[in-house]
Amino acid sequence: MSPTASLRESIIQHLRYSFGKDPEHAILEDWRMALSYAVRDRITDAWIGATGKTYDSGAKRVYYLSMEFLIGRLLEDGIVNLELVDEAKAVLEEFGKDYGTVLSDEPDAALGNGGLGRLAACFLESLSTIGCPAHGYGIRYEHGLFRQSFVDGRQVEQPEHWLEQRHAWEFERPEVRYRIGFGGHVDRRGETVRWYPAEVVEAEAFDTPVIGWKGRWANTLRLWSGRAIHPFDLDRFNHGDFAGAAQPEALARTISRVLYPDDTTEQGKELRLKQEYFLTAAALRDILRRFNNQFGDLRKLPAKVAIQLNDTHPAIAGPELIRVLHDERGLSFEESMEIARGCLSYTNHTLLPEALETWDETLFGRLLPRHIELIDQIDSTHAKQNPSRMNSMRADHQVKMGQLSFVMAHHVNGVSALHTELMKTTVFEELHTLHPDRIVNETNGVTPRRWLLACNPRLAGLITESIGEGWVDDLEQLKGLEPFIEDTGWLDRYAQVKRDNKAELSNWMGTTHGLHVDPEMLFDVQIKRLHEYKRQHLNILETIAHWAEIRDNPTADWTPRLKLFGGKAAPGYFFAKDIIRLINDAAAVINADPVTAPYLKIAFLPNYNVSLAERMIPAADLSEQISTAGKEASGTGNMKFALNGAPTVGTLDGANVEIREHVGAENFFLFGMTAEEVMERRKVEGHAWKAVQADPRLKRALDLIRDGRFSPGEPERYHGITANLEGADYFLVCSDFTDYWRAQREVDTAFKDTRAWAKMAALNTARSGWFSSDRTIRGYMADIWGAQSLL
Ligand code: F58
Repeated sequence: MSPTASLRESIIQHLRYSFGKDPEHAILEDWRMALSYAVRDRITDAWIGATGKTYDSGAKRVYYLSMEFLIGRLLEDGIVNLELVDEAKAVLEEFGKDYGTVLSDEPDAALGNGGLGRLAACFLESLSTIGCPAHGYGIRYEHGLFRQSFVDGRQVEQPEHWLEQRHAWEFERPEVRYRIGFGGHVDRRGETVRWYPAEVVEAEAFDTPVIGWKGRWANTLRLWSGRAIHPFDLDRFNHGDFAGAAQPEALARTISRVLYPDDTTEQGKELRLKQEYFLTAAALRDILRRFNNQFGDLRKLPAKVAIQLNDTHPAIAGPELIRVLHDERGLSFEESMEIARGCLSYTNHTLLPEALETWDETLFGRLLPRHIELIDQIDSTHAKQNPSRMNSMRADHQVKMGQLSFVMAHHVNGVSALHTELMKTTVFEELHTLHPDRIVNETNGVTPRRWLLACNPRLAGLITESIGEGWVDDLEQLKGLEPFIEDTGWLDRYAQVKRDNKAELSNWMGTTHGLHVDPEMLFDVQIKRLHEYKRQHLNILETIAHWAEIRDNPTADWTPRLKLFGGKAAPGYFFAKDIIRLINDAAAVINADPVTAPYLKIAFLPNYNVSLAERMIPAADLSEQISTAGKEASGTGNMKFALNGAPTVGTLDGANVEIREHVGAENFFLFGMTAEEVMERRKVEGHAWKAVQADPRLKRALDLIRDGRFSPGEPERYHGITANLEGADYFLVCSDFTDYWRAQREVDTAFKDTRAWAKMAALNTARSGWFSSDRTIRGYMADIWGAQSLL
């Protein structure tokens, strides 16, 4: 049977026997589910094969513990990795269904906030592509990241219900359940220590297979869901307390109810700590059960198990593993600590002080009374081994999860070269002096299957036609495009791909949001979480200054630009929400100005998520990566843009530094202070005010905002922003403005030379091969995990 015929048969079978429909009566969701099941069957075969091979080989396994997996939609990923795109299109077409419409029916699983969660999802896909035996462990949040809409320009949050629609990818594992305790007391009998929790919930496993390129391998994403041990209290029911009877279930479920929507600030909430322990304890129990079945001897644990902590959120893994080995399995404390450290490694994703996780010791001790004792014992053991050290994990009545993670990990990694160096000289300076070999760098990457092959089929097609398909799992092969770039015929085709992608996005914005834009404009895109350090306000200030300048001289030869924004602000981050509102208010005024209309438009697309990123990135001309140097650990959006042929306007921050090195300084619009200059500039008294006085354009933009040009009738609306910028301006928006303006005018000039621009864009694609998450994962395997591919 041909692949198309076989796929058709599977789809029809599933329509009939899984959903009880025939093609005539199937609704869109039935088609989406039947296609998903047909694809899932093929994935499952690879999955069971890979599981068997892993078991038989006795190989070391990798466990990626993360509070977030921002996986997005999975159907297209499965189809693309199994190379079934043409077949799926053909079958759907036969039945009069549109492929894109069917794919878009899938809910977007937003089990993450931003970069950290998306990185975890890219890593899972690369682990499968490489054939490294691995599990991701996370939480099956009932509600992922909130949905964002705008009302009068303001962000409004609504709950997200991805599980309300039918979801094709998970397998419930009712046989895999663990009891997870909280609170209670610690009992000592001689040498024996036992923790008796007061509250117990059950963690139940739900498995999603993660398929790699060409379906050669599949690993498991195992997400834990909270449930009550005794879901229903019959006694209370019989006494007429109907609501109370269901309470145990409701309480237990709370633990996996919702993803915390803060992308940078740690709030120290009790439920968050419970979630962290819930994930970690369930994962460790599962890992040890699997290890016991296969190997038994706990001393071999580090040889067979590598556990990666995605930031400090699962840092309780150190004390929990010691607790199990020491209290429950009877190994000595010292040996337990050594074994635990032999298994654990930790990735740091931020240097922002407000994001470094700490817990109040009273709360911590109440919820995890045995763990706080063990943390003190870890701390004093570490102190004895390193008498000169000062950096305790217990100070100011806090438990410092960064220090704990560092001490309990055999390797600690940063996520870009600059970030890793800054880790050594800032947050972990003392610990780094004690353990100079522990910190390593693993620059982030992105999976080229989703972020080029699937999201940009036109460009992927041109690349494959030019250099073959080897690039898909060996991205450095993109270098082979360089000779083609010299050929103007080829370059014109490259430019045509971008034009077609822009036209497609324009049409979509028109039909979905009523936004009509000319695809000939320069599409200038900033999409990421809203944060002062990411400086969306620098972008809108420059836009406003530009608008004023066009109005001064409307007949000059301006380069038409569309400023596109997307991103969510944490619900409690009021400054960030004000920035969103300012952008929307400025858009309303500027878009309505007939004088500047041909040259400048602004659009803030609501509810930015993985699927929207997949639409926007292939259509971008320019990538905005403008964070204050030293603040963005890496960035991964920056890599996706470069790969898809959008040159960067950016600072020397995070992985921008490495992107510029790879694509060439002449293909990158650099501006702004370096991380060192930033630290010096902060010491200059009145730095912001001085910058404003020195640049009349900046002054005019601030005046327009302050005088209510974009908030008619309410001039004070943005006084919080203007006062901050002219005052403390911690993120140095004003001090970087003038150079940003200069870089943007260079962009304007460069964009006019269509061929030269296309060349720059194509060189960005050709030289981005290093930013594949396959390369990153190979780095972790070699430098940190000691894991092998089984392919
Ligand atoms: C991000 N961190 C970094 N944290 O900001 C970004 O530079 C980096 O590229 C990315 O990690 C991957 O390494 C990030 O996304 C969070 O969202 C956390 C969520 C939970 C609370 C603390 C922040």
